[in-house]
Amino acid sequence: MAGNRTFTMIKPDAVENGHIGAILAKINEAGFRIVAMEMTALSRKDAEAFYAVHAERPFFGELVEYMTSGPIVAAILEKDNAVADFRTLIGATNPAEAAEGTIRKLYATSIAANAVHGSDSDENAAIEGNFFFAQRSRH
Ligand code: RTP
Ligand code: MG
Repeated sequence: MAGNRTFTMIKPDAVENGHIGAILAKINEAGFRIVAMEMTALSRKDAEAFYAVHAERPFFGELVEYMTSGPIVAAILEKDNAVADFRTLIGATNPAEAAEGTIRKLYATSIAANAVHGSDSDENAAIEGNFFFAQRSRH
């Protein structure tokens, strides 16, 4: 199948608020193929490792608390131009600034609890996908 890959998580607020199905539908309608997917939960160690790049940021503690507050859905998505197109689909980090129709505009509750994650580069997409699906996503 043609295309390249990005990695996403449906974050605890969106899972808690019952938006898994609607978000997956938006992802499919936008032309992404789901390559791997798992509903799971992050341990504190997982969240600190996943967001290590933000360790010095003032919101790091809040981010780790939030990302460990409930189940998440992790997935690898495939499409041409996957990383950039998925960032467009999810919208700005702060849902108040996200464009109409984006996943964060529709489903996020705050800048911290912003419904979904999307990788910010091809390199990070591969690192993040392997973090969750090291064995199973390799066909
Ligand atoms: P993500 O990595 O989750 O796709 O989000 P992003 O690129 O749009 O934003 P990033 O700068 O990478 O920040 C990662 C996550 O940290 C939380 N955050 N909280 N309280 C705050 O000011 C603040 N700023 C960022 C958000 O959950 C953001 O998605
Ligand atoms: Mg980011």
